[in-house]
Amino acid sequence: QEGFLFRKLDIESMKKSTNRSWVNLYCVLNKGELGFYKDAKSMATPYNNEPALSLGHCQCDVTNGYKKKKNVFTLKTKDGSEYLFHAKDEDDLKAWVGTISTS
Ligand code: I3P
Repeated sequence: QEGFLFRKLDIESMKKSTNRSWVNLYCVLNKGELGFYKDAKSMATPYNNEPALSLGHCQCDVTNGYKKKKNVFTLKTKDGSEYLFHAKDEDDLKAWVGTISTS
């Protein structure tokens, strides 16, 4: 599964993140890992050189407290970071959450 999602880093290593803007990233889920890229043509270099997230060590949650936008899910990493992801519609949200949950 791959496609664009808006992403906001909410909590970084258990502290409130200072860089809180939403960024539109090309997200690629492959072999249990979620990688982030600027677009589909730039898949040789991850966005910000970020390592892919190993989803086996992440918790995905759709029933989060975020109310400003619809179709947002969160991902908590094992090192205590938390990302918000904004999908374009409900189908897109369900597709991402479904594949992430089974990864
Ligand atoms: C952030 C940006 C985000 C906003 C965040 C701001 O500012 O406006 O859209 O999150 O609010 O800090 P900047 O672009 O200057 O980084 P929301 O869209 O969720 O409101 P926050 O600090 O309350 O998370």
